Amino acid sequence: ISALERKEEARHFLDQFHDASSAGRAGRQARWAEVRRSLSRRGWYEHTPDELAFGARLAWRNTGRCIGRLYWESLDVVDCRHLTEPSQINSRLISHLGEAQADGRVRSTMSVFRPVQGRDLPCWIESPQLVQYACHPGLDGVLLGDRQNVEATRIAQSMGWRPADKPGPFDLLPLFIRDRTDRRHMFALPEGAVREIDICHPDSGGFDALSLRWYAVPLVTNMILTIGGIDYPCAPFNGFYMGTEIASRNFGDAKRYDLVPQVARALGHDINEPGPPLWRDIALTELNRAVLHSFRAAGVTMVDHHSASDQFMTFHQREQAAGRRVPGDWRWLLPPQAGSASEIFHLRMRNFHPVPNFYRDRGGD
Ligand code: HEM
Ligand code: NRG
Repeated sequence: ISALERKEEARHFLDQFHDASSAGRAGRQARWAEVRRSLSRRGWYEHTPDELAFGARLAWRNTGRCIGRLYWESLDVVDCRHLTEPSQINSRLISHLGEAQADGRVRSTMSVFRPVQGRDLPCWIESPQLVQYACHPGLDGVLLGDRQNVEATRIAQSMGWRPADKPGPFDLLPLFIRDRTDRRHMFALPEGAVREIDICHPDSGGFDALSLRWYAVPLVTNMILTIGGIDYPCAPFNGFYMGTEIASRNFGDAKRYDLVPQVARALGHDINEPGPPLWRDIALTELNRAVLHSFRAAGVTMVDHHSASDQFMTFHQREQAAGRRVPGDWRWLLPPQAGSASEIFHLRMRNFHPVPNFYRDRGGD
């Protein structure tokens, strides 16, 4: 963005910050004078810890694709701007994950590292999430794992990574961090750092024989946070899972684990039977039952898609009552399960991009 746009975003953000706080007019004017001076001298300015926390919460509130926004005010923001080296970022991420998954009651948290300062680009995380499963051929040559990560697995292998044991479908990939010269650093997750949950079905032993598992907490690492004209390319965050993300998409998608036919067979359906293939719907529903059941049994926070839709509707009403329009991306907000049974299906919405917000720099939308 241009210097002028940056200045306007800064001004707009400081207005929002001061409107939301009890500080008087004098503080607002002094702060704006300071920020304006820093912008014209250096092209950037430094957020106070309170501005940073407020900006991160607004970015979440403004995310058109997130169904979990009801809790935007409760985001914990950890100021990590003093940590600048890949190894420091990696250690902090391991602690972040540990804190987020600690007792199973998952807290939404963001760790914010150095922003872009003029021409000085900070480190950034190349991996889309801290925890990801590899995809590689097993001993019999058949591909095992999350097909989304074929490329990342190849890169890891070319840098010397090997699974601890023989290749399996749930091998944890290492993390990739790029330094200021864009050099790639690789960090394996320490033994025991990741909490994982065995996915079992409440009443089908055949399902359990599939030996599925998933990690407890999604920690998103590749989105750029933008606040008041300042970009934070390294601002990893976590919330908790909605069941469908794992059950319908990660397990169900043909380009991921592609488990729908296997699950249907494990549940005793004849998938070659003539007639409409509704075994697909049944298998997807049963996958969702198993994932929700297993997280609940493990005491790890997870929301089902019906409750999440209701919570989103509450958020929507509250925002409108506060006089704000709610940006919404229908294709992302609508859960992949139960379509028109969710109120979101029937909701009129517009997808616009207020700032603060998150965006992705490379590849795609
Ligand atoms: C997207 C749920 C917390 C920011 C999503 C998606 C879901 C979701 C289901 C769509 C993901 C997909 O289809 O792959 C939730 C739930 C949360 C939560 C249940 C529980 C608290 C958060 C937090 C933040 C956040 C704490 C940031 C502070 C986002 C963003 C996206 C997103 C930026 C879009 C991701 C993309 O474009 O790939 N969320 N979320 N969410 N969420 Fe949330
Ligand atoms: N669908 C992805 C995770 C994307 C973000 N989802 C959240 N975010 N729930 C997956 O791993 O399945 N969050 O911050 O809680």
